[in-house]
Amino acid sequence: MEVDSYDVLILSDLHLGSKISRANDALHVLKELDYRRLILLGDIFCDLNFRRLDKEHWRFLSYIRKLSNPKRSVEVVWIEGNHDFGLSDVMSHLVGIPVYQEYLWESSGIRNLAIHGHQFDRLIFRNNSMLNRFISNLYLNIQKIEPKKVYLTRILDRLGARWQRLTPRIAKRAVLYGQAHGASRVFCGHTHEPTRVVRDGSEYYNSGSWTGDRPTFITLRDREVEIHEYSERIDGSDSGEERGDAAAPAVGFA
Ligand SMILES: [Mn+2]
Repeated sequence: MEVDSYDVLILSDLHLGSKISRANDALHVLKELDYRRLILLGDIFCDLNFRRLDKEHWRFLSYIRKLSNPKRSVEVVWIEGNHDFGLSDVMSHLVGIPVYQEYLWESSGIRNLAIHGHQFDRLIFRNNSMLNRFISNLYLNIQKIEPKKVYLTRILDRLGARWQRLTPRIAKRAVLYGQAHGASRVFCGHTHEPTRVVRDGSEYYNSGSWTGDRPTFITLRDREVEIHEYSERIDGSDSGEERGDAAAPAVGFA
């Protein structure tokens, strides 16, 4: 079967350790697509309490370890987020992968910067406290409760709206920060809002999350950047049967 081949695959905000983490689906993407560099753009873990990881979560991690084997010719770039703050110390021992705060690279004459993005979220950046972590974990956990009660729906709406409201501000700060580093394209996670913003001749992309109904990821090929929405094959089979569209990878997108 023909599979699209990409230069870079970016995903973020998987929140391993949280019950709503879609680790299996993310693993599906990693296995089905062909890419030379994988950027894990922060908040891959919900926190650093590894006892919360279940079988699925460990399966995802062991695949990352497999990918980063020098024989596989995939470069794995791990970037720390605010939830997995402190990851660098742990991860280099556990999985044998270096962890970065930010990552710069050049592709087709364009300088790119990948950074989780909490650095541009003033509330979290100023005060990376237990309370902050508690609130964002509460937000994640509240999503798995059927919001039957009106007040619960309101809390959810308000928290979701916070991210939407923050998007233009975070995009602006990210673009400025990229420009200061000579990068005209900046990739962030953190807000869980898949986004593309063009501003002052620069581009801001957000890779979304893997905790909700619409998991998303980003691919780069030559000069082309795409935000994909994950969906399993409609027929539910992985038989590799070719569909009409020869370019369609096994992992669908909108
Ligand atoms: Mn974050």
